[in-house]
Order: sequence, then C-alpha cells, then structure tokens
Amino acid sequence: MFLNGPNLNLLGTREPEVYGRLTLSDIEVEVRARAAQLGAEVEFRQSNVEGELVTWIQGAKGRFDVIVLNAAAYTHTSVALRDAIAATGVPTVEIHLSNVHAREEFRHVSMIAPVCRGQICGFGVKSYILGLEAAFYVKVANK
Ligand code: CA2
Repeated sequence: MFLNGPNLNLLGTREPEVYGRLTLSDIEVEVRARAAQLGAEVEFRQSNVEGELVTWIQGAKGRFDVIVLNAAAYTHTSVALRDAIAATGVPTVEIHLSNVHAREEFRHVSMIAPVCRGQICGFGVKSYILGLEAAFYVKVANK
C-alpha cells in the first residue's frame, strides 16, 4: 500500500524544481506499470489529514504486505504516524521525492525512520519505483 501525505496532491502544479513536473496521478501510473511487471498488487492513497493516514496504517495489518510511505511534512513532526507504524507491525518503507538531507535542517529529522525498514530519498519519481522494489524485496525475499 502506497500512502502519500499532505500537499502531495499539489505535485506538478508548483515547485517543479524541487519535486518535478509529474502529478501524483502520473506517479501512480508509473508505479502501477512497474508493479504489473513484478506481479504485485498496489493500493495508492493520498490524504492531507494526519488521522486518516494513521487509520490507514492501522488497517494495513493482514491486508497489505508492505507499506510504502511518503509522509511528506508529517515525516518531520508526527509521533502519531510513528506509533501507528510501530503498532501495526507491517514493514514500512519511507520514501521521499527530494533528498531531505540536502535541504533545510528541519527536514533532516524523520520521526518515522526508526520504525521503518529503510529510507529512499532524492530520486524523484524513481524513489517511488525503488520503494516498490524494496517492498517487493521485503515480501518475496522475506527480508
Ligand atoms: O521530498 C518529498 O517527497 C517530501 O516528502 C515532500 C514534502 C516535504 O515536506 C518533505 O520534507 C519531503 C512536501 C510535499 C508537498 O509537495 C508540494 C508539491 C507541490 C507544491 C508544493 C508542495
């Protein structure tokens, strides 16, 4: 299950120098194309509401093998998302379009990183594809 946090619905409309020109729907199309090659089923969701993301993470147990999460700004602030990831126990891959470590200092901190399997950032839409491949690796190789 791919989860996308706040403002990612604005992709492709502003800040193309940071986030690229693709919309979130364009990214979803690319993810689905790669998922078809891998034979993986994908659910793709976005919310601007922290609690909704928490509810989706809680609901992942028994329904999804892996969560691929671009928590956007909540990455840097949300104890609630971190607790939900830890509580659900579903392996979670943290992804970002931009290289958060090369940006403002407040983006260097991820509240969720310690409870995620790993982090992929800085590759634009390819971060999503690499996130999918990491999820596939976690599931198929049982790693
Ligand atoms: O690089 C990423 O994927 C981020 O998760 C994107 C978040 C940012 O807060 C994180 O630090 C890194 C921001 C998503 C908002 O996207 C926008 C898209 C178009 C215009 C404005 C914001």
